[in-house]
Amino acid sequence: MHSSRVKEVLPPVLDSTSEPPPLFDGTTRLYTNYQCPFAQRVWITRNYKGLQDKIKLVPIDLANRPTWYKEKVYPENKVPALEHDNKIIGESLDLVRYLDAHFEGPALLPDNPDKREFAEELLAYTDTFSKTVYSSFKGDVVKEAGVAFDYLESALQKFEGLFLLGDLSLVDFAYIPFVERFQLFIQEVFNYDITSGRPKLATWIEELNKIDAYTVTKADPEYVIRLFKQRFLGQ
Ligand SMILES: N[C@@H](CCC(=O)N[C@@H](CS)C(=O)NCC(=O)O)C(=O)O
Repeated sequence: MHSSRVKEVLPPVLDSTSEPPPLFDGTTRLYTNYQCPFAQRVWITRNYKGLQDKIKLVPIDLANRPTWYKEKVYPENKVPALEHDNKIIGESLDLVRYLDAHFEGPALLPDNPDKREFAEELLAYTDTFSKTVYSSFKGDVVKEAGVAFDYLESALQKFEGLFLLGDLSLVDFAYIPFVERFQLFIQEVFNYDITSGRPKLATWIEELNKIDAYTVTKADPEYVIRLFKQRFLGQ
């Protein structure tokens, strides 16, 4: 059911004029934003595990945030955050693991200790990965961002299979929202295809694009390009 389910009607975005949901009433809620790559990690995980009916999406307008969000939900005032069992938990990588450990649906980490160890290494590299790519926009993109994409290309060679740990796992969900945005922006602005000379990366992206749990979460490409141009090129 999880990946072939009929497309979900997404709830409307809440802004500063919106009332809060009835907090801590036993409903599990994922406070999110449809354009945020961190929140997207958790959204994909929720979909893939088939938790659409168990975890309600509560999208927040980050540019016009409701004051109750910081005051009553998540003092960090960021997304994603999960309301579960009368508590609020934040941080996207902690949340993907939390969903995997506390909810039903397909397991998203393998038992194999070598793969587990590699999962930790890959998850620890996510911030460096995105920072390396972001900072390359001001320098030599092909060379500098290339280091980060080469890391993924060689990671994809480590185990048999098409994904970062061989089989699909939460590690793929941790990276794809960022790779999705970088691929679009780098192609558009620098006319560089990040998959050229990286066949494993090309196949990995293709395979993820066959998974509904992911494709329904993809950001609008025009929005991504516009946002990145504004943020990184001052255009
Ligand atoms: N380390 C956090 C980062 C989350 C994050 O920065 N989210 C952004 C949206 S993409 C946010 O809420 N920004 C609002 C703010 O920083 O005030 C995570 O992995 O969950």
